[in-house]
Amino acid sequence: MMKFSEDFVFGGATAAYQCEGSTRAYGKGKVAWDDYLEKQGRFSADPASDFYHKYPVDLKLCKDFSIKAIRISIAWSRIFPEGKGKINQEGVDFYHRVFQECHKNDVEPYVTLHHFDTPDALHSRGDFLNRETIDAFAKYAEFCFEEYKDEVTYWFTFNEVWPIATNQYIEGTFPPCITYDITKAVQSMHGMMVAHAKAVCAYKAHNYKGYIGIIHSLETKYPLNENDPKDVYAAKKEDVLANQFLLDATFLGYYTDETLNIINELVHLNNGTFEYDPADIEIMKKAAKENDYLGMNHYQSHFIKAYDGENEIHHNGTGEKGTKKFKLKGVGERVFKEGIPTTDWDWLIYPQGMYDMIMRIKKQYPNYKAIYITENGMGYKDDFNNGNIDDSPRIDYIKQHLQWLLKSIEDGANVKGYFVWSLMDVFSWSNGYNKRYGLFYVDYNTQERYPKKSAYWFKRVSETKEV
Ligand code: BGP
Repeated sequence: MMKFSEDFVFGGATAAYQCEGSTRAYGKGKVAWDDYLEKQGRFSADPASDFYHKYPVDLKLCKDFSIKAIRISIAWSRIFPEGKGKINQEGVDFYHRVFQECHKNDVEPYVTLHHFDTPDALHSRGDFLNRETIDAFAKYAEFCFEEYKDEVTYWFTFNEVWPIATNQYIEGTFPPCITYDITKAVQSMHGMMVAHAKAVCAYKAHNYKGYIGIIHSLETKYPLNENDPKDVYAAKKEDVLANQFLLDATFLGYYTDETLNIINELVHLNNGTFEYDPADIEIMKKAAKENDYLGMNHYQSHFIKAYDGENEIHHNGTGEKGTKKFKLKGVGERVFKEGIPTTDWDWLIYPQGMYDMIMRIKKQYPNYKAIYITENGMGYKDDFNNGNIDDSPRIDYIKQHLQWLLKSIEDGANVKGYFVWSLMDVFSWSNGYNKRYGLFYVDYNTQERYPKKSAYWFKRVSETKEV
C-alpha cells in the first residue's frame, strides 16, 4: 500500500469567529456577524468553543493525538477594532500567547488573515466592493507579518473568496444578505484578489523566512449529462464563476479570454459590467509568481443541468435532508445524481471530485508549486453516548478523500498536507451547532472536550501515514 511521505502534514482546522467566543470582549471590534446573528436570533457565536480561554487544552489535545499542525485565523477586528488605525494591544498579545502555546506543544500554526470576518466598520461601507477595504487589508496583513514573524512561518491571506462572494451577494446567507447579484459577487472577488496580491507582494518584499498563499474552496462541477452541450456549458459557467476566475487571478494574475467572456455573459444577467483598474493586473501578475502554495478546501462536487427559469435558492441550514435548492437563472441548476450519497445538509459525497480538481490545477496551472488541503470533513449530527462518540460515517468520508488524495500524489501532484475541518466542534456560520465537524466533541454547556472515534483513527493515520 502506498503511504503518505514522512513530512506530509496532518492537521486540524479552525477559524477565529467559529471557535474563539469572546466576540465583544478584550477590546475586539464588531463584525457584521455580531448584529446579524443577534437579529436572526437562531444562534450566537458566543462562547462557541471558547478557544479564547481553552486554547491550551485544544493544543494539548493536538499533541496527544499526533496532530502536528493547526489552522488558526486571526480576527482582524481584535487587532484593528475599526479595521484600520488604532491597535488593540490585548488582541495582539492574545495571538502571541496562542502561537507560543502552539510551539510549546510542537504544533505548527498555519495562519489565515481573513476568515469571513471583515471588521464591521469596513464591511458596512461596502466590504471588498470598496477600495478602502483592500488597502486596509494590506496594512493589517503587513502589521501581522512583522509582529508575528518569529512565530508564524505559514500564512494564508484569505479563506474562501468565492463562498464569501456567493453567500454575501448571490445566496444571501451571509451579511449583507443580498441575493442574485452576480455582478457584486464578481466585483468583490476581484477586490479580494487584489488585496491578496498586495499582501503577498508586501510579504515577499520583506524577505521574511516563511511562506504565503491563499485558500480557495474548489468544488468540482460536472455536467449532469456530459453528452448534452447545454449541460456541459452550464457546468462550464458555474466552474468559471466559482473556480476558474479565482484560479486565473491566483496563478496567472489576469483573467483569460475564456474566463472573461463567460464572466461578462454572467454579469450581463444583472445588467452589470465587470470593471477593474488595469493597475490591479500589474500587482496580481507580480503576486502570481510569488505564491508559495494553494490552500484548497474541498467538501463536495456539483452536477449541473442547464437552467433558464427564475432564480431559486434554498439553503439547507437545518440538516433536514432533501431541502436544498440551487437554481441560478442563466447559469445552471445543481441536481442530485443517482448513486451519489449526500450528507444531511445535502452536500454530495464524491471524493473523486477532490482528485479531479487537483489534477486539473496541475494541468491548467503548472506553476502552482504546492497544494495543501486546508479543509475537508463531514458535517454530522454526532451522538454523545456517555462520552463515546461513534462517528464512523465521518471516518469513512475522510478515509475515502485521503485515498483519492494519495492517488493524486501518485499521479504527480505536489500535495504537502491535509487539515481536517474541524479540529474540535465549532460554530457553523449558517447552520449553528447541530452540524458538527470536529475530531473532538465539544459539550457546549461545560466546554469539555471528548475525543470522537475519528480522533483515534486520525491519530493512527498521522502516525503511520497509512490510510
Ligand atoms: C468552509 C469554511 C468553514 C466551515 C466549513 C463548513 O466553507 O471555511 O468556515 O464552516 O466550510 O461549512 P459549514 O459550517 O457551512 O457546514
